[in-house]
Amino acid sequence: MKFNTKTIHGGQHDTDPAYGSVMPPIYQTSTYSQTTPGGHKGFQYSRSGNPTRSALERNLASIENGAFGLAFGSGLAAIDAVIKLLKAGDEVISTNNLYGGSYRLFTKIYEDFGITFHFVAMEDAANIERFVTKNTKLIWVETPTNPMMNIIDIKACAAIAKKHDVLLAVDNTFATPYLQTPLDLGADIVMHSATKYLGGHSDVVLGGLVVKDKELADRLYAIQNSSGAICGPQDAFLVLRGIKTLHIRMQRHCENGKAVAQYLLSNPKIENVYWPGFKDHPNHEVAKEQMRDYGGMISFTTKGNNYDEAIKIVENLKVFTLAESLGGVESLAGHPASMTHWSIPKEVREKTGIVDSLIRLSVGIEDIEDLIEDLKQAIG
Ligand code: P1T
Repeated sequence: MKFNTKTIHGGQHDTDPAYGSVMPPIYQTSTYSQTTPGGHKGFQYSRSGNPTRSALERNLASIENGAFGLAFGSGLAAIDAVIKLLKAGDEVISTNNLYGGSYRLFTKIYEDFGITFHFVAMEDAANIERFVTKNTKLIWVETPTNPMMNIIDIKACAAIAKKHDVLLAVDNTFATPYLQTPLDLGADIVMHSATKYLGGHSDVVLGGLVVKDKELADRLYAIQNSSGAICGPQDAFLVLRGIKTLHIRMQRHCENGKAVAQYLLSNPKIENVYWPGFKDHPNHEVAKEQMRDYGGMISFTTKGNNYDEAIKIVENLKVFTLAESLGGVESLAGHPASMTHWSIPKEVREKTGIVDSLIRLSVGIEDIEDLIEDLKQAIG
């Protein structure tokens, strides 16, 4: 089955044996009757498993070319489950630019549990090797990174991970499997904030993991069931519905993203535009190799790097909504330094480019003329 067909049909055979409903029913139940202890029809308690959630989990596995999917109550809950594979004394090598909430989870929660995190500029994957020790258990990659749009070579990371026998996890939230499938490039775990492009309509918070390996899936399932950070059936349904149009939405996000990136580049008030589709993006060649297009996420800075000016721009936008999050059909704008990445200390975030004038755009699927007109009037 090819990708567009999988978004609609992947893992969706016979989801309603009772009536044949085309969409899986929302099984809004906590528990399932048993004829005798253990005599059930595959589900016994909805933390352990729920048919609507299972339908989504099979679909996630299908679109990411994996074998097993797991759905959680949020993207961070999914990341949390991955870190729970580790124990005190273990070390993680992570991209140095990543979602502020992931950074906060690593440094504010898991460092207290005795896990060490190294934040490394992985644009040159060879930098990873310098941080590998006998305690390294996981390489954590975001690509494109949030919000600097750095591109990390997944194949190169996978080669290092295999050489040292450590797990490679890729946060595929920005790219989605429409643009890149990390498991095909050698990753062990793919993670999603399905709150974003997979859900696609800014109406649900949900996270996902996909793996190929049965043993790893069993360990993650044990964590999902033991820690209990599952998503509810209604939310699973919404994401499943969203994924059915992922391919056509992503196509338009990419088209609009390209047009907005080119417009920003032409505006004399703009200093830098971060978008992997530009030929002079530092890892454009890697992006070209591992991605099928360049997506609708763009960050930019204004000349003079003035905090107040950046705030004024985001406040002046009318079609773009000033909001956290990304990946919905509507265009959003954010100011990472004061919003999504505020939890990263200023001196740490500035080293990776998250300066005061940085603005992040999630380019939606509206008419491109309206989006560019809006940016023109807000930036001047
Ligand atoms: O918000 P949640 O579903 O828990 O997902 C966390 C997360 C994980 N990974 C990446 C790359 C993300 O962008 C996010 C969430 N990001 C935002 C809310 C944001 O505005 O960047």
